[in-house]
Amino acid sequence: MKTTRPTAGRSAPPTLDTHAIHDGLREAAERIGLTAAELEAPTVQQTVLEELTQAVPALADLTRQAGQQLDVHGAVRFTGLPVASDVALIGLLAAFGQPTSRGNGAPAERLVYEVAPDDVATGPTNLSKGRAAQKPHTDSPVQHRPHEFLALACVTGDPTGGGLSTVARADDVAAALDARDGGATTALLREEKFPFLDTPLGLNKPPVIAPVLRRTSEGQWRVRFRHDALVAGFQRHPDVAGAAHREAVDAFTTMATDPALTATFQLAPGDMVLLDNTRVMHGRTEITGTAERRLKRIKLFGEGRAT
Ligand SMILES: O=C(O)CCC(=O)C(=O)O
Ligand SMILES: [Fe+2]
Repeated sequence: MKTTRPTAGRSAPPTLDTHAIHDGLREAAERIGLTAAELEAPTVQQTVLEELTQAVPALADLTRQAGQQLDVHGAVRFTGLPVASDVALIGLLAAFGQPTSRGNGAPAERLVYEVAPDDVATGPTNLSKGRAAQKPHTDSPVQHRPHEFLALACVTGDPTGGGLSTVARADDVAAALDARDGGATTALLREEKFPFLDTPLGLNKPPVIAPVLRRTSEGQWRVRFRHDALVAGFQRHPDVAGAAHREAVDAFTTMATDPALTATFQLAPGDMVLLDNTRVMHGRTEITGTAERRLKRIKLFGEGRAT
């Protein structure tokens, strides 16, 4: 008998509604009034969080709840945030880790990086400046230690219903692979044999060679994955991985893009999704609207990480 998978896909990240504190947060952030450059220092970020929490006491409960959801699901979504304010976003995110410009955007690194189609950009440019769909991936796969967290805040949506956000959990993808072949594919993906190369900007740099999957002592799966970074790595460094490893990546890609394992949702202005970049992959469907879809992308180092 043929088994069929559920067609509904996974549920989207749990949502925390912040409309009630929108104005309070925005006004408190305006009073603080720091620039992006001034917001880079972790001590400043913590002070901003404290000042925002003093002005808006409900923030303490919000960050506690969000932290719990992030632990359980690897993802949480806020609605109704004053996303125009970088101070508000960085202050809120400082509760979960250390927002950093390091590795956020190329060639120029930014604390708050704008993800928006740039149709007039010429030459090799960052993929997040295009309109194409992005397969589920983790960010910063070509860094020796990828950022632990990632936030995407929506300033302007795609009014035609394109640019939908997708997420897929490493636990779900690994479990589905294991159910199919008893662990053969995930065993290959845990080997330190995968050459990641930044495309299109870093093709001539040495690859970062790392496993796609790791398993924690608690049995949780951790992922580093970007399909185009691996395709480029296999092409330029054909001796690092064997045919079996390439096939394992193909199998992983197929599973990670399976609608049954993917949650799809639309970010609206004022929404921000916060992801554990080591457990949950994200992507988006093609941007189809002519109006500008604009997200702010913020990358965070995990708490306690030596910098
Ligand atoms: O546009 C999106 O929704 C996601 C963009 C993205 O994944 C990225 O810039 O890393
Ligand atoms: Fe990304």
